[in-house]
Amino acid sequence: MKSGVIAVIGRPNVGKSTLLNKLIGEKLTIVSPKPQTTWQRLHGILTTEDAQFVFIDTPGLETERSSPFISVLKKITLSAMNDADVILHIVEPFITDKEHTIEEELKKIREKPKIVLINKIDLKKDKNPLLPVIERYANTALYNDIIPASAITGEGIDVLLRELKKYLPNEGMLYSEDTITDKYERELVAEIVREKLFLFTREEIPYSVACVVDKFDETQREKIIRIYVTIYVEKSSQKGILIGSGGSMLKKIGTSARLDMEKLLDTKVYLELYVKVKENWKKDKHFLKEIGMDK
Ligand SMILES: Nc1nc2c(ncn2[C@@H]2O[C@H](COP(=O)(O)OP(=O)(O)OP(=O)(O)O)[C@@H](O)[C@H]2O)c(=O)[nH]1
Ligand SMILES: [Mg+2]
Repeated sequence: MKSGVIAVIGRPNVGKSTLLNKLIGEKLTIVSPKPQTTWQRLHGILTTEDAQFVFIDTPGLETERSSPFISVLKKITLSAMNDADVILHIVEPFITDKEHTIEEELKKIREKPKIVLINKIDLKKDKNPLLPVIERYANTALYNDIIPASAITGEGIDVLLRELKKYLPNEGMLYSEDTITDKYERELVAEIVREKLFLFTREEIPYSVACVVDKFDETQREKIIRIYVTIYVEKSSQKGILIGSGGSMLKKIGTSARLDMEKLLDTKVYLELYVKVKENWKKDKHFLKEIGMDK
């Protein structure tokens, strides 16, 4: 049995989290069409007959903007790259100069195998040939492999696993064979609420919220799990928008989140959401520690 840790990295929105979910076959990590959805590192573990792959989902590496919060996200991604045996760099199937900053970062990590996965090839439909994109990455001489794939259709995933297996350095398993993630259920449900905020709210709102599970009562697990989540916003003006007129927005978020939680937990869920203002929480080191974002 071979095993190893693979850091899934790349610019925001390239499909890192979608790929991780596809690889594991479960919705473990949240996904949205907005950039910078992922704010944490999460391990997704795939155990096959002769290999165990530990994939780490990471926040997108933002190369244009900077802020103290973006630095926190970057630190999380760099720590995952540091802990990994293999780096899997996800890119989109177009030629861009926005990958240079990440490529500079990758040049510094000489000793680790690197694979670039050209994702979203389902978007190409022969209009724009893929060859120049492959050539562009080959010319960097940075990567051991270049793999075109689609995290949505699953095309190329078999090739990815076959190639990755060659680079797994350990003998034996890192997790028991039925483990699929390193996160607790209560951490996963907090993320589900955050995903709904990304899907249903606009502009700066999804970037201003932190979700904390205050109580996860599974004493009657067979029948129902009761979950109480506080959504922290940065300004009081955001609280009203989030609740919506007559509580309509919060209700929409709650219903959609509850349905996903029931799928994940395989039982009925009672969900209560509260909204609280925590001024400038993104700059509050203590609070970031409390919610597990600054270790
Ligand atoms: N057409 C197509 N869309 C994809 C594919 N993979 C991901 N997407 C879409 O791309 C968007 C971003 O996907 P995510 O998985 O959230 O991207 P991410 O890289 O994790 O983004 P951050 O967490 O923000 O860094 C979503 O709308 C996905 O549905 C793919 O293979 N094909
Ligand atoms: Mg993501």
